[in-house]
Amino acid sequence: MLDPVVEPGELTELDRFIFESWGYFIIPDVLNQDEIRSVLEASQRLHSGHKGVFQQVGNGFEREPSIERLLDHPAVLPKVRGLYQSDNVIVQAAWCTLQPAHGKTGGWHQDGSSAFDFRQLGYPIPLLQLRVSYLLTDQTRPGMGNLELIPGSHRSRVPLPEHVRTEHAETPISHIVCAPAGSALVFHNAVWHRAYEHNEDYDRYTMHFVYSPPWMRYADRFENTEAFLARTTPVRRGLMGDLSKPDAAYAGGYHTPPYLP
Ligand SMILES: O=C(O)CCC(=O)C(=O)O
Repeated sequence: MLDPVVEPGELTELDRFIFESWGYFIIPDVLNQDEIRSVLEASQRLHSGHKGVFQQVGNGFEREPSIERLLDHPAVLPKVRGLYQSDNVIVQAAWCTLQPAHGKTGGWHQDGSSAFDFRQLGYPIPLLQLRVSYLLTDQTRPGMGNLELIPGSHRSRVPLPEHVRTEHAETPISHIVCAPAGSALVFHNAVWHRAYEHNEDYDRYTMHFVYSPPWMRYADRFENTEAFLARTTPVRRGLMGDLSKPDAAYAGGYHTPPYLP
């Protein structure tokens, strides 16, 4: 299978074309071995006491500095700003997911909101939840809890057929992303995807960050805690969407987070 692999850092014209065409790309070697280990250990702490089922824990960046550092990772944040063509983005959610040892393939879905289907917004489904997924365990072969995506499906005018979804069926055009730990997968909310089976004896962890326009509501927290805002960096405070607003809502203008050049 072809792999839509791009270099870290600034979004190039080719990166944009790849993303527009496939709905996702992969950035290898974003995290070094020390970073992988510390984020993996942090993830294990977040999930301590788990019961051997698939689960996700939000908001771990407030408790775990190694996860907090990923909020504005320099290999990835320029891609996020470039894909949105805006500096006014927030972290809508940060989900640390665990797929248990010998976990089964998950259900096909598009990301969005169960409260309001993004499909109702029009065609093509807009980019509202740009997901950056850091692989924390090896996924170089199928059957390692990989993400499986259907390239280009963010532009499909029709949903994935009901029977494919209910039967958890394969499709001939789906792509099981194979990449080592430390890689980042960046994908559009409208790409049909699922967690592929995990046949190994250990739990699989992936750290997902969802970047959104600033008017989206948080999905992994009700609000940012004051203590976190007080101690984190200005850029990360901006990415929390907690900006001093000069007037009601956005009427007084939006304060762009102080991004580094
Ligand atoms: O397996 C995962 O980590 C991600 C699952 C998924 O597809 C999602 O959270 O939208």
